[in-house]
Amino acid sequence: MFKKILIANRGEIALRVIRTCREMGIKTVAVYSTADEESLHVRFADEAVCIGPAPSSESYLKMSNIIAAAEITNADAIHPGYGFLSENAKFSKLCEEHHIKFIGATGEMIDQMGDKANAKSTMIAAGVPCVPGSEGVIIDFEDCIKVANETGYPVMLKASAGGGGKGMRAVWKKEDLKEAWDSARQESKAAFGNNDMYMEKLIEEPRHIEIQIVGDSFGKACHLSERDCSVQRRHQKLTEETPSPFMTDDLRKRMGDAAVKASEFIKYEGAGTVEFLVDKHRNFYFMEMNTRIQVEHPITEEVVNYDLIREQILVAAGVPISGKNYFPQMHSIECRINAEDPLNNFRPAPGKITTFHAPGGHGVRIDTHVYAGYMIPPNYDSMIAKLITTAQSREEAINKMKRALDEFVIEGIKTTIPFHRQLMDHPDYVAGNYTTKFMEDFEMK
Ligand code: MV4
Repeated sequence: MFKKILIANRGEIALRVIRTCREMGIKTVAVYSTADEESLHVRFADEAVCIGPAPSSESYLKMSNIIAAAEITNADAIHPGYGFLSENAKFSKLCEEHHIKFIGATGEMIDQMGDKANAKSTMIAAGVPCVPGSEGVIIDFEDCIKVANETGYPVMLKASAGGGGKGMRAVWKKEDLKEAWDSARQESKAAFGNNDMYMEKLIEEPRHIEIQIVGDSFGKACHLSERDCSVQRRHQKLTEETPSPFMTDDLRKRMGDAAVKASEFIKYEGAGTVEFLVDKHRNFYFMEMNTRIQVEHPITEEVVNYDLIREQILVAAGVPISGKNYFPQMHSIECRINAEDPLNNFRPAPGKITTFHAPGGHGVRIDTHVYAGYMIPPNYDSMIAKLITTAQSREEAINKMKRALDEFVIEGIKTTIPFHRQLMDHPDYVAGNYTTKFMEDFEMK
């Protein structure tokens, strides 16, 4: 087992990893930028190393500084958390070259899944359902017209290097194809330095339902059921829940089996997420695979009673998984509390937190790195806490969430608490009747 893990991240996820390491008797090293000197991850780790100034590009993304920090502290593994270097193939390879275990996917795996057209071809080969469309990358506009006609409008043009909706265009009729092709390629080139495109049939009003998986170094994988992440705004998730209100036992079994098949086909090692689009007839299609721990992992932990960070560490150390799948025994909801003003287009609202009173009590979990007096730096993402409630039923989990949101007091900055409180009373949300289009019609009162 590892003796010392360096956490190449900040905020709540750095704390989250430190907590599990403590429980496992593993020493921890925090790295931090000068903007995070006062952060809790720095205080709670056994050691801390400053790796640069506030901009991420000069600190949390600075590979050479992080490797140097691991070497001077004698860390034998690096946990990358989510974001930053967690899905950076070059960094994963660099760790390997320095004989430091990267607690995440190999560089090859990250490359393979990061190229979306390639990931899709791989999934087709594995026998995982995919949206009908182009076979791999579209070579030119002529090919694009041909594939669109064969697929049938409406279609979705997607950037192979994409993710998060960048370089993606829905096209409803052939007259609009040229403009979409040009602008999507331009956007993708600017964002990723690559303009490879592929095409799919447009799935209208889909749900985003993802399956948590864990694979071990013996080629065996298991799933831990789903998370419904359909409540998103501009490809940012706002709240997630498990089980999905749209799920049936049969669909869960089929999606779970597909996700396990996907992971075992690529010999995936570690914790991962297979994202699916689910249409109104409960057909599901592979969308993307994330090769990292995700923000919303705690709701899965709560309903299947399983520490995903612990499992990541065990699997990385070569311990085999039990092999059985996990099914939800409870209902859990996460609300992402962001330093944003929901009444002003969710505009980021960094600043100093003057009052911080977190809710508590039965079935309430809060993962956060902030406290009264904490200054939220403007350099990083705006999530300041995850509020998670867990109960026997969805109705009880919603009631608990309302109670917890009412108890939560954050002063000095604007937060998304009022948004979540309103959401918990929205008739369509309460009915479980929502798709990825939900936020387009949502209005704050
Ligand atoms: C789609 C789709 C409809 N049809 N693909 C958005 C992010 C990217 N990773 C894939 N996305 C979508 N792909 C087909 N064929 C609709 C979306 C989509 C979406 C997916 C999940 C969560 C939120 C979304 C919001 C808008 C569009």
